[in-house]
Amino acid sequence: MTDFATPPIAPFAIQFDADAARLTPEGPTLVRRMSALEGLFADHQAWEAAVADGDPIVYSVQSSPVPEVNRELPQSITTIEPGTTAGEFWMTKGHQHPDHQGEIYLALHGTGGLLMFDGEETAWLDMTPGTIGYIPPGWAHRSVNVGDDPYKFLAVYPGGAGHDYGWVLEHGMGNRVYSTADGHELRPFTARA
Ligand code: S6P
Ligand code: ZN
Repeated sequence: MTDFATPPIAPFAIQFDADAARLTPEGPTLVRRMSALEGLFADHQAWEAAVADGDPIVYSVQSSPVPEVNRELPQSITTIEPGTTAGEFWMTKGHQHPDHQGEIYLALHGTGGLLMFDGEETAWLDMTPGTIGYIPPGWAHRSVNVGDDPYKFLAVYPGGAGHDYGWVLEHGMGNRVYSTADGHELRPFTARA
């Protein structure tokens, strides 16, 4: 067997239940409430009001037990609740992988979108069940729930890629995603007010 500096984990099977949007065996689950999204919505006062009004869960991320270390390939299922803050659809914080590596998302339930930004250009993919969204190396990524139901997707990503959230706070994501009478609309990024 190859001599790795850090020995990989042993082979094992993961049950993927698409209907229940669950991975078994389960690894850690991360819950992000509104208070964790400070500085991300354009309307700071509306964000503060939502935090004061029960600090709702915006999204949760359930992982398999594959560790986030170099060469391993962890998976997770993210569930974004439906909602808006001053018209801006609920979303993940968004991050850049410090070690620029690609990632794939498979949409499972609901209606979402994958917003990507490479520092100059923005890309948007409509995500409905069955869509695989490909995130190339070097593109920061954020998921947005643009529907009325929870939006759920599976992510598979290189365990050593890391997560840089500060990059998104500093650079934004190029666009913001707003609710409109007939769906959603991307508008140019504005710093928060
Ligand atoms: C990891 C992958 C996802 C996100 C998750 C939450 O590389 O992109 O598992 O971590 O969707 O988003 P965020 O921006 O809070 O990490
Ligand atoms: Zn990622």
